[in-house]
Amino acid sequence: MTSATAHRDSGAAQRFPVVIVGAGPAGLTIGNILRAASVDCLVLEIESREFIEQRPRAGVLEEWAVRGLQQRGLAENLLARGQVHNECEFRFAGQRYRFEYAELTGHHHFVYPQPLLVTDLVREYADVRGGAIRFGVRDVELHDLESDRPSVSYTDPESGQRHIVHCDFVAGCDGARGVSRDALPPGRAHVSRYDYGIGWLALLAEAPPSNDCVVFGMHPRGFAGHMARSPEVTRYYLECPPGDDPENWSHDRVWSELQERLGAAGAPRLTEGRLIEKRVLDMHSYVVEPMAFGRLFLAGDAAHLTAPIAAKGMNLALHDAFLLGDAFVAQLTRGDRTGLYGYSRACLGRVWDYQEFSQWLSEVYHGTSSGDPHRAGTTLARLRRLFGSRSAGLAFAEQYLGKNADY
Ligand code: RFL
Repeated sequence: MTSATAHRDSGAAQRFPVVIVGAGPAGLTIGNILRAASVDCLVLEIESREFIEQRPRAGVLEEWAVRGLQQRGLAENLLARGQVHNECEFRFAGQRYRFEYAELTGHHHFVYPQPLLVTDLVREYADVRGGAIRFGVRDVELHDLESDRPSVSYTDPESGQRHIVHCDFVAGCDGARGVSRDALPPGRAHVSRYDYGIGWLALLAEAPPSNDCVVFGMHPRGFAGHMARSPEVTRYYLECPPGDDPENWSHDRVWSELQERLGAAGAPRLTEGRLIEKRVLDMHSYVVEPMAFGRLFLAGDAAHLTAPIAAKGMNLALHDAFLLGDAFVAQLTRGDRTGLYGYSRACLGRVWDYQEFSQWLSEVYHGTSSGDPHRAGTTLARLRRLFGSRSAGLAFAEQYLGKNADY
């Protein structure tokens, strides 16, 4: 964080009640909530609109998150085009086990690719609700966050001019690699980290889904996952060493590993297709506590990263965004500070719960391939318990759906 005075050199100074750094699901949702209440805000995004509308990532949305979007008028396309998922399938020891979580709980998941959600959110924010947004900005810096006159500066990509925006609040929604988190002075926030020591090769295949639900394959050669994204595209994951080079994974090697690790009695062969994304993710997580400092409030991956093991990251980003958007509106329209005071605490209950569930699930996914017969044995015991005990199944389903408690 630097002082604003040094940057007030070129470009007209502007003022918005809220500056939102980052146009991902978190930032765009907050922007939409603010605009619905006629609160002005500015979104600053380093990438182009075309880029963020195509960036492939998440797909699994929890029901409460979809209802939250719906209540805010942001789920029309999602509800019309998203798929409803009621079950998932575990494959281990050569067998298939269906897990019918909707039947157990009455709740389900939605599958709607993140780029489609971002496209909907940016269209609603910029084109319908008239929100201000600058794409392609560079060198975003946050200033004077502990004062009552914070500001954000950035370089305009076309003119090369430096601009300064004065505001009341900054929402740091710039994801895992943004600048907002670094604006927290050391000693004022604690970042705790967890490294799973595992890599996943994340793949998108131009191939229709090969099963009617998500499949988790626990195999001595490593975990494999299958997740529908659309009728034409399927996401797959393959456990691999952390830091592995995607180039080590040829088309043939990918498909033969997927066929083997997801193979089970009675399961049809996977439909193969061109691989349109192939990247290695090192599984790690972090949590920033508290998620606020002075006039800066972090939301989404900027505040907490959840390895995609349990498909929770975008859901958490939306949870933060609902709370922060509503809290900004309460403060700026009614002078009610309660939401902002309690924001970090209100988010972190769910964040830690999801972190714990991801660790638990990671052991289920990776124990069989750990090379440790003791871990492999306890993994199988966990899996059998899921199918042998209704209460164990219910507990799992509630966490898988993000429904297990009042956070
Ligand atoms: P995002 O989506 O990263 O958006 C941040 C935005 O900020 C911009 N930015 C900046 N802007 C201005 N100045 C800067 N200095 C900036 N630096 C960065 C970026 O360009 C970007 O547009 O964060 P947000 O909004 O917090 O949303 C988080 C989610 O995107 C993330 O948690 C999920 O994608 C995680 N995730 C999944 N989550 C789910 O809930 N369900 C899933 O099924 C799921 N699958 C996944 C996933 C993440 C994956 N990867 C790539 C890690 C699958 C994968 C493969």
